[in-house]
Amino acid sequence: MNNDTLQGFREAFANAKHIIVIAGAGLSAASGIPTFRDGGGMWRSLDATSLATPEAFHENPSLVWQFYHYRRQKALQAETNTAHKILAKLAIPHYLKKVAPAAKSMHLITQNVDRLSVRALDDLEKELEEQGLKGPSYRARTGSVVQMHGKLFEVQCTKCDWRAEDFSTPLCPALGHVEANIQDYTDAGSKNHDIPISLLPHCPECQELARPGVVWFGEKPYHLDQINSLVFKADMCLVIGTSSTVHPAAGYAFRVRRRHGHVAIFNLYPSEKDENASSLFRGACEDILPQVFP
Ligand code: BJW
Ligand code: ZN
Repeated sequence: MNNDTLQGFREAFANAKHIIVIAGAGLSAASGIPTFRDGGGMWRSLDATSLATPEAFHENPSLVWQFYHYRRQKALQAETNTAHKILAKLAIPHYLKKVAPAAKSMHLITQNVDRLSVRALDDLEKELEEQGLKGPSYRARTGSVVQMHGKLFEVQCTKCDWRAEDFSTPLCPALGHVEANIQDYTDAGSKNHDIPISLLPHCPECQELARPGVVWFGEKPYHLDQINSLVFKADMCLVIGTSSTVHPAAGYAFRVRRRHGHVAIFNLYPSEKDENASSLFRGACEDILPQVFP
């Protein structure tokens, strides 16, 4: 890592008042969750992004539910990695003040639906509580993880307003039956088990077909008002493990930079919006973040 880059970033971070982190699939890559692009995004020889649309669900709900069943299994088995843990620490005022004494707020805006950032924060809070460290300086700011693309473990009705968090798996017996076929994410030979709609998850209120509680292309991401005001206020923006190809998240760093904020990009490979970076850290975030925030 370039020492000037590191020093420049640390100085800017030390003076930051309102910090935001924009995270993408690369943050969870070390936890074994496949990314969407850069060679990560094939499921049974299908492009994962082609399944993340309302049209794909309408055309083939069985296939899309199998894709999400696989992703739910993966996320349930996954452990949080070093990068999730460091970001969780930065959400605790006691730790944040050590590296950013001027900081007033720190929010993680994640495009990930795997809940690993929430888990890392829950785990850390529990750990601190077990150590008897419960005072205000240790208390995490509530709402500091903003899950803009929804939640993998939420199920919602396609017709009425019903939605519920559900960590059980399989969500219905028919999805359990295809498990043997979905061990290998890239297994091009896997057969598409055509599950009849009647055997897929349904709404307990109105009996219509249910869907995963995530945001597909063309749908409105969650918490946009809150995110817009966080982006407007931010003078420090970390962009971690995202290809910055999907809007609106892809545009946030530019907005911070345009208002003379500092933008630090952490990515294994070049990303679409590297030109927005004030500091550019090339490498795996689970390796780089521990060096930047030892
Ligand atoms: C590592 C690493 C390691 C690997 N360490 N790095 C403006 C312009 C053009 C188009 C649009 C626009 N505004 C809206 C659109 C349309 C569309 C869009 O952006 N299309 C583009 C493709 C052009 N956007 C939308 O439709 C969004 N909706 C919207 O804007 O609505 C507006 C609205 C307002 C009001 C009313 C109504 C509407 C919705 C987007 C939804 C995206 N959904 C998905 C699926 C979510 C559910 C699920 O997970 O299944 O979200 S698609 C997928 O892409 C997923 C991701 O969150 C998202 C972003 O991907 P991400 O995280 O960047 O992953 P990758 O794989 O692309 O990149 C990983 C990166 O990590 C790589 O760079 C690697 O190098 C790196 N990496 N390992 C560090 N260890
Ligand atoms: Zn319903």
